[in-house]
Amino acid sequence: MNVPQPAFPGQTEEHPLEPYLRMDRIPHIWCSTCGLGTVLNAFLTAVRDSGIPRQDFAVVSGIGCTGRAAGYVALDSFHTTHGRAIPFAIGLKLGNPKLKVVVFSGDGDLIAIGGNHLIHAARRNMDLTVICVNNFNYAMTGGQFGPTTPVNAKLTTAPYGNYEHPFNVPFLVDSCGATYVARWTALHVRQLHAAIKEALHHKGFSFIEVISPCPTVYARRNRLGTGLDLMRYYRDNSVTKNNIDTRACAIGFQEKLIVGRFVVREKTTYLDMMNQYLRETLGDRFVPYSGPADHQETTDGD
Ligand SMILES: Cc1ncc(C[n+]2csc(CCOP(=O)(O)OP(=O)(O)O)c2C)c(N)n1
Ligand code: SF4
Repeated sequence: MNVPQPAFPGQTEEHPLEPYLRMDRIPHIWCSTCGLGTVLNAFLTAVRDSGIPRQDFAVVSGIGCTGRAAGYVALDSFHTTHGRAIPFAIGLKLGNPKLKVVVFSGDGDLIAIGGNHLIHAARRNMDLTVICVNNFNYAMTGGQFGPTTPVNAKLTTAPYGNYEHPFNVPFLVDSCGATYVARWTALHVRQLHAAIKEALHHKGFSFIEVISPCPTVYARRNRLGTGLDLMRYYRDNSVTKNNIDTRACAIGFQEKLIVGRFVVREKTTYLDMMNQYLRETLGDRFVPYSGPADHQETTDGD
């Protein structure tokens, strides 16, 4: 394990999540009042409280501000190419079905360039947990609009406002076959923590959309203030609705935000389907694959 270094000169108190962070990579690159730190905090707290051995986790991110998370967590983690977090995660899961594979990435990474992988992972009910941080833009590259940008929102490539219909992300993954779907914001830390814990124990494709402030690009372009102002907007405009028809939770620019646990259902996972099918078809000739022999905790955080 790396010896934790103070994040700031003179800092003496240890952050409770230091054992889950690569402290030699801190301070992080995220802007002041960006929501990403809060979302990562909720994720790591859920990992800690999940009861799942930490050596069983594998965390995969694509490219973007959100994608940097993979480099900060002291778990086995992979910072893959843009849009390819889900296929990488699928490879890990199929190579070692005992792993708890979590994808932590941005809306651009997962829903734009990675959209095809997303819909097929949901369709197959691949046993993964996907945390999609939606800040309504491609932040790392300076704020282009994308498939989650609400109509009327201004961005670098939409100086007069966006006029494309955005995806309703929970409806997208629900209709493709996801078996756990929730949406929270970076303000809803307790609900988010509980949802991530629940998703980690859900068998099948679990998907959590987290609406999160990007003060530097999205809020500045739209004159919405700081991250704190966006948190106030979430506080004043979020409406919790559980078990709803996901067609009803589309997002309009600065309109009400519907949050909650929308979908939980049981369905055979990809690997169980495969094993059942091949057992029935091949009989004794079928040798199921359950992954490599049990691994020991040897990680030093790198
Ligand atoms: C194949 C490829 N195309 C484009 C890029 C440039 N690029 C890097 S990050 C990014 C968008 C990231 O947006 P998002 O996933 O929403 O993450 P955010 O930065 O908003 O957290 C793009 C287009 C790239 N790195 N690779
Ligand atoms: S550009 Fe936006 S998303 Fe990226 S770190 Fe800054 S505030 Fe966060």
